[in-house]
Amino acid sequence: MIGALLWDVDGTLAETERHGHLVAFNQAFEALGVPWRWSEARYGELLAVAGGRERLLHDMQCQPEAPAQAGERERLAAAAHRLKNEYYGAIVRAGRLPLRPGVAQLLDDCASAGVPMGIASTTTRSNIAALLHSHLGEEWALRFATVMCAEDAPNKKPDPSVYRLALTALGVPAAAAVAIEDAPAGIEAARRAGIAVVVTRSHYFPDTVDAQALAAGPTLGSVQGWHPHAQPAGARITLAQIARWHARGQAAARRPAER
Ligand code: XBP
Repeated sequence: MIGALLWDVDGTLAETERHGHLVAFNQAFEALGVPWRWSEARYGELLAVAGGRERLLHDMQCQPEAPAQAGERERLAAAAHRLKNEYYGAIVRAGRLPLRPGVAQLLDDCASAGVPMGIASTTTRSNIAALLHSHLGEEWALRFATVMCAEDAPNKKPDPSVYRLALTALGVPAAAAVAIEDAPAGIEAARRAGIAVVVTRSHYFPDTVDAQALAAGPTLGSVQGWHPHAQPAGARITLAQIARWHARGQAAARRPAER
C-alpha cells in the first residue's frame, strides 16, 4: 500500500476553473467596473500562470485599458482577487461545483485503508475550505493529514515547495507518496518533489501527456481510457489500482536498464 495520497484541487477534485474561478473573476470585473471580461478560451491560456492574482497581473500586461502604474495594477489585482474569491465561495455554496466522478469514492478508499491524505494546491485556503466544506461537511479538515496551499507556499507550482511542505507535514518519504494532478505545472511540481503522479485529465488540460506519470486517464470515475490499463474489473480508479501502479513504478525504478 502507498504511504500517502496527495490531492491537487483545481481541475482535479472538481472542475473549479471553468465553472468557478472564471465565472467569479468576470463577476468581480463587473462589480469593480473593470472594462474587460475573460472568455473561456482566454482563461485557458491564462492558466499557464499559477495563482489568480498573478494571472490577473499577467493579463493586464496586454490589456489596453489596464491602469498604467504598477502600484495601481497591484491594488486592482488584489481587490479583484479578493472579490473573486468571495464570488467563488458563493458559487461553491450554491452547489454548482460538484466533485469530479470517482473523487468521493477514492477519498473513502483512503479513509477505509488508513492511508493519510494531503492537499497540495496553489489556490487560496478559503477556496479549498469552501469547496471541501460543501462536499465533506464541517469536519472536512479531519479527513486530511495536511492542507498546504497558496498561503503556505507563495512560490507556486511548478515550484515543488507546496509538495515538499506537504511531505514534511505528513512525515512520509516522497517515494512512498502518490500525487493526483491534472495540469502540467502541477505534475512538474510533484515530480520535482520526487513524488510519482497519477494524471486525471480535466476540461482545460484534456491532452496532458506525461511519459513519466504512473498512469494517465480521463477521469477517476471510470477505468476506461487509462494508460497503463486499469484492471477492468472495477468501475472506477480505486486506491488498490493506484497502489498497483505505484508498485509497478517502484519496480521499474529499481530496474533502470529495462525501462
Ligand atoms: C490552481 C491555481 C489557482 C486557481 C485560482 O491551483 O493556479 O490559482 O486557478 O485560485 P491548483 P486563486 O491546481 O494547484 O489547485 O485565485 O486562489 O489563486
